[in-house]
Amino acid sequence: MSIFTRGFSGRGRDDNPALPPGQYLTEDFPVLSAGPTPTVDKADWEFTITTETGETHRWNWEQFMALKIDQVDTDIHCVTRWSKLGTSWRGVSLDTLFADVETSAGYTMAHSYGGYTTNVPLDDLLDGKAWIAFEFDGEDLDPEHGGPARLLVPHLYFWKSAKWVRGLTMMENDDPGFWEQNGYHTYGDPWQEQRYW
Ligand SMILES: Nc1nc2c(c(=O)[nH]1)N[C@H]1C(S)=C(S)[C@@H](COP(=O)(O)O)O[C@H]1N2
Ligand SMILES: [Mo]
Repeated sequence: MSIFTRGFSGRGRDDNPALPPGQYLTEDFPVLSAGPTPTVDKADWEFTITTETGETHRWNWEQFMALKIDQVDTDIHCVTRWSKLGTSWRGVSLDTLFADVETSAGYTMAHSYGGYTTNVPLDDLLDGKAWIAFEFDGEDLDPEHGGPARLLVPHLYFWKSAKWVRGLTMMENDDPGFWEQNGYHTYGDPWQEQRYW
């Protein structure tokens, strides 16, 4: 006599192919900030890209809004294990921002108003993989979620998506940012579970 237990192959509630290993689904939008929310007025906002030679490319809000704007529908994955599927954003692609930037450095440090930093390889920002996002779900991005604008790099854990981003600095070496110096993985691929080192 044999007993077949179908339960072993049953798909659990969070056994969703869109969920990276060890993640669960959330419907709300948790706020995770290492410090207070900085107040950044659009009138004072600027975004810069500084190359390894010290050349700086600059956009104020008006110049930034005149660039090509993308609609981005994507899943996001936080290292604290929540994932949110099908989020909807509007933002400017890093391809657009890097169009006139000459660099031979392979890495970037994202800097935020308030002092947060995170390191991202340049290849992970280009070819339609990253944006400076200023709208979420059809509304201006809430200050607590990084408004007026945040980096959005959805294929990496969400700590790489620097809120209140103010610029990128090109680096020859993959120097660690804030969380990366404090135990988080230098790259952070959710599909490889690159959470901590
Ligand atoms: N400037 C800044 N950006 C940040 C953080 C932060 O503390 N400061 N936290 C990171 C982490 S750990 C996560 S999970 C996401 C959280 O974004 P949310 O608060 O919009 O959910 O922002 C990332 N970007
Ligand atoms: Mo996070």
